[in-house]
Amino acid sequence: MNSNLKYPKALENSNSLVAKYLTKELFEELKDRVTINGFTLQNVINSGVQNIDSGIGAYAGDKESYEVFAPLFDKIIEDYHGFKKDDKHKTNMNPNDLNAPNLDIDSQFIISTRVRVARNIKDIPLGTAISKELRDKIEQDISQTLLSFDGELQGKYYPLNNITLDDRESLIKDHFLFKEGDRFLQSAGLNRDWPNARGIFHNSDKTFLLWINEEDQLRIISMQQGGDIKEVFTRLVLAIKKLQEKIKFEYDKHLGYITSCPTNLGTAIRASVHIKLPNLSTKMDEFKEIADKYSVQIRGIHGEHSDSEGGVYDISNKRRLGVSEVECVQDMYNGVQALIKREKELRNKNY
Ligand code: ADP
Ligand code: CIR
Repeated sequence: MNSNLKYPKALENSNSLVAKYLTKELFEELKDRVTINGFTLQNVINSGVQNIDSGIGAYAGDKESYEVFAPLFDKIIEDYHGFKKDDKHKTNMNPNDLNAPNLDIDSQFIISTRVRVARNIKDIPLGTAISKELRDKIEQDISQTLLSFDGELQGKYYPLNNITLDDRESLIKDHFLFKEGDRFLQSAGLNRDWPNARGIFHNSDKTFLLWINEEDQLRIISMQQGGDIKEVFTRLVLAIKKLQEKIKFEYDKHLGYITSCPTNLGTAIRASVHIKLPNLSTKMDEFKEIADKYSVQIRGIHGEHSDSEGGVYDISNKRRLGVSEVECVQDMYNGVQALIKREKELRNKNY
């Protein structure tokens, strides 16, 4: 086995959750463990070791990783989601339980709204550990299933290796497609055989989209211009239900939907707005304080690990596990409401 494996020195210079919780003692305890699909501790932490600026730094290879490496994952999960070992996960996908009247009818602040969930297929290794054959099969099966979608969800599948470079770039720039060559995903094994078996399905308005075989096997996305969060969530729920009629997703009573990154466990939902906050963004300490208070995360406008442009930010729910889908979207809504209120106060002061 790996008994000669040494504690990675790189972690001593990192502030990731892996660096925080993988003590030398825990490393010794876990270093020879391996899952049924051959996923090792080295595989779990490689992204955090190679990218010392990681926030988390760990990925799972399969559902079993969360059991085999539980002494590490449980701590990361508790830190990120505030979810303890004996807590119960819950679900509620009823859009009528959302209390979310449009916060910005005259479009002064919110540019666009997006809600996505991650899903992986039951009893198949996650993208980090999957074989080329199984990855290809997922692409075939899912794109076939999507052919039967009608009405607002009707669309076309575009395999990545069949889209011109120019089209790929403009889809990425316009926030519809995943970016390429992410180094965090690269060292987690998620970019193997790129771009084969990766692709995007979307309807003609690009309000319903589905990514195949990126960080998770499926990313189901609903998005549109403006701030009608309930409309976006309603469309997403419709799409999830349609897919669930045909596909079984990997799910655990305790951890909810199983995803390759522990931050996405549970509902696997990220509800976000792109929002202009030019005044608040000159006061980053206060901005972050409000975000923490309301459990929302601040990202740049080209996704995770990107920067803001022109005072526009991506604000999304942080917690996804131990809270229902409706509560996650409500977290984002409440946070955005507080940010808009403060932005208005600062704007009035500056006039
Ligand atoms: P994910 O949301 O799937 O975890 P990213 O943070 O990388 O991953 O975001 C994926 C893409 O979605 C990026 O191009 C990002 O700009 C875009 N995006 C996220 N939220 C919104 C939004 N509210 N409006 C428009 N685009 C968005
Ligand atoms: C990190 O640790 O910073 C990256 N591995 C990303 C972590 C969370 N984001 C994600 O899963 N998209």
